[in-house]
Amino acid sequence: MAYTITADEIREAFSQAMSAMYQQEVPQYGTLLELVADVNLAVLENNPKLHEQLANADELARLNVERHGAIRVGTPLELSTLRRLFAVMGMQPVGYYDLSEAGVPVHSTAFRPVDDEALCRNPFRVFTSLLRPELIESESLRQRAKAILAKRSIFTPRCLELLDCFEQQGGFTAAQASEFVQQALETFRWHQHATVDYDTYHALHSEHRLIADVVCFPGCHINHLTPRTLDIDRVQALMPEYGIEPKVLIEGPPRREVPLLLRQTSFKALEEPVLFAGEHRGTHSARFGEIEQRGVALTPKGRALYDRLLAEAGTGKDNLIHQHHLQEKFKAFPDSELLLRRQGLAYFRYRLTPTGEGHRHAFGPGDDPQPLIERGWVVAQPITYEDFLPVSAAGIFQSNLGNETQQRQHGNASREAFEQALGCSVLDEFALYQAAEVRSLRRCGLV
Ligand code: OOG
Ligand code: NI
Repeated sequence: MAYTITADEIREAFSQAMSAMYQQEVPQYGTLLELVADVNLAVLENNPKLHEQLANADELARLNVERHGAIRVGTPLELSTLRRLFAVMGMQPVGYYDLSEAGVPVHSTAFRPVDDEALCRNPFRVFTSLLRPELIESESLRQRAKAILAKRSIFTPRCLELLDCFEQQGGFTAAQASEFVQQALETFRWHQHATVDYDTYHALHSEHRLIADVVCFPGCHINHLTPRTLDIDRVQALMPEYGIEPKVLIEGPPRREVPLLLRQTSFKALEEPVLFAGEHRGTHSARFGEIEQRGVALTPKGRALYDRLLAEAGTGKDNLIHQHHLQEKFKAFPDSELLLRRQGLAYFRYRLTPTGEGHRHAFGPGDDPQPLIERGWVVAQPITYEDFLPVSAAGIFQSNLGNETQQRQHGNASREAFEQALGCSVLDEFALYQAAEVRSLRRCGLV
């Protein structure tokens, strides 16, 4: 038997299947895709230099397929099984995000591909949050939530069989891969039937809307899928024309010459009909839409500056005023590729130009790439940020939880507990970007 199907192929098929399913479940997502595609096309037409840059950095092809999704799970077993499921698709847990600081009783990681080629092919990511039942204040409610969660299995029996089979065989045949994609999709489907009666739902909901969302349904429904835009301000401005009401503030850094990290905005959760046990009809809102614009990955030094300026800027009630205020604050953050590189604020991928190839003998390991860049022998391209931002994520969570800022004690931030539940450590995103930069320098003969 030949296990010839690659993780990249499975991830690609899965992300397409997920997108098709979500388009059926949440029609506004389809509208959003059209809006983002239109804006991206216009940006590329009006900006041939950006078009060329993206094409050279192999970013253009992935732009139209690039999505991230988000899910929330209730138990360590669910989380560790997701780790196995995403591993089949070449997705590893990267980063740890403690959302309890923002009053959301979860902590999270992002499953995503990590190597250059896989990212280039399809960087599908899933922001995955684990409920922290210890943050449920009422002891009896906490026990109730745990008991409900202990009874469910969010994976189909066949999905679990296929996971075992994959791990034993070390791969899938084409038929197994396509069956796996269909089976895995079931975990992320929306279910109209809640697993609990209305009173239980209501009690959990009163503790925190998110707790009800995690505990009361048979699966971990995908709660949004996010396309990547090249101009988030434009999409935000156009959303109302397309019948979509965006959240007030765009999260993340301000608009820049060299886009930094990640900017995000979302639109409100849907009220969806739910059938509770005992046939009681009600509604639940969990699913929403989101868009993002990605920029360069920052080094720890750059990230520290970003975090400081963002904290100093605070938040606002009006997007235009807030963006203007951010612009002012971020004047302290260099805004050219040269300065970002020279000051060690951001990561870059280096490539030899054909002329550079012809002069390989003229430079060697340890040489400064800058003069070679000036001579046209080397080009440096910003490395795209592939991860998430905890402050932004908190803003997105909150806007979709009805803006109720539930500040609460956050107990001990517990990366260790998260990793134990996950069954492995999360990868360090800075180390991954650093390694990508070093690999590119090595290919140029500069390391
Ligand atoms: C995840 C919210 C965070 C992002 O892109 O930062 C997020 C959730 O609501 O489950 O989606
Ligand atoms: Ni998101």
